[in-house]
Amino acid sequence: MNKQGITLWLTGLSGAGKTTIALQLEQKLKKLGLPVENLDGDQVRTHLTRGLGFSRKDRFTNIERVAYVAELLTRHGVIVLASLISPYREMRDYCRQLIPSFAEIYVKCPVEECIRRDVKGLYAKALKGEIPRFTGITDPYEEPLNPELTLNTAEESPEESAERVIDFLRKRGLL
Ligand code: GGZ
Repeated sequence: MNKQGITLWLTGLSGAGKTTIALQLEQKLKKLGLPVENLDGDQVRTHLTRGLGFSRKDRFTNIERVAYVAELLTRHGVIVLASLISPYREMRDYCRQLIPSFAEIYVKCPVEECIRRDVKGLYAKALKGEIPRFTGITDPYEEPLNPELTLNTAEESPEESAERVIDFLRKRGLL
């Protein structure tokens, strides 16, 4: 039984591996019998934050709403996996000060590698100018300066990355 909740805030470019790692983590934590909730940018944008776009203002609103839910869940002992690009330091710092137990996890992948992967074909479209304000192409991504953990997904598998997060939770005394 975990003693307290935590929000693991996975930040990084589209296609860096946030969703895949969060799904692996979710499975591992559930196997350990721990309460876990997955808040994925792509998913929350079809429910909680439907209708929001990708301007700086809308991205802030998106993050604010997810942070609100993450705070509630964290306070009730849940391990929250929040996977959102969250490209601005200011928004991530906002989450850090709001959520009582918080870790910023940088899912790091060079944009060239994200372009090469391009699972959803979004980078190809963005490079052709068909998606305005696409993070990493025509919109900024501010790298974390002091993340609790950095996962280099061009060099390690999602399984290895997920295990590193599990290690981190162990060291924090949460598992
Ligand atoms: C970035 C975009 C954009 C633009 C659509 N810029 O990898 P995905 O496809 O499945 O997930 C991305 C998702 C980004 O939503 P977030 O809520 O994580 O973003 S933020 O934290 O900045 O609010 C991507 C897709 O939406 N997508 N247009 N212009 N990603």
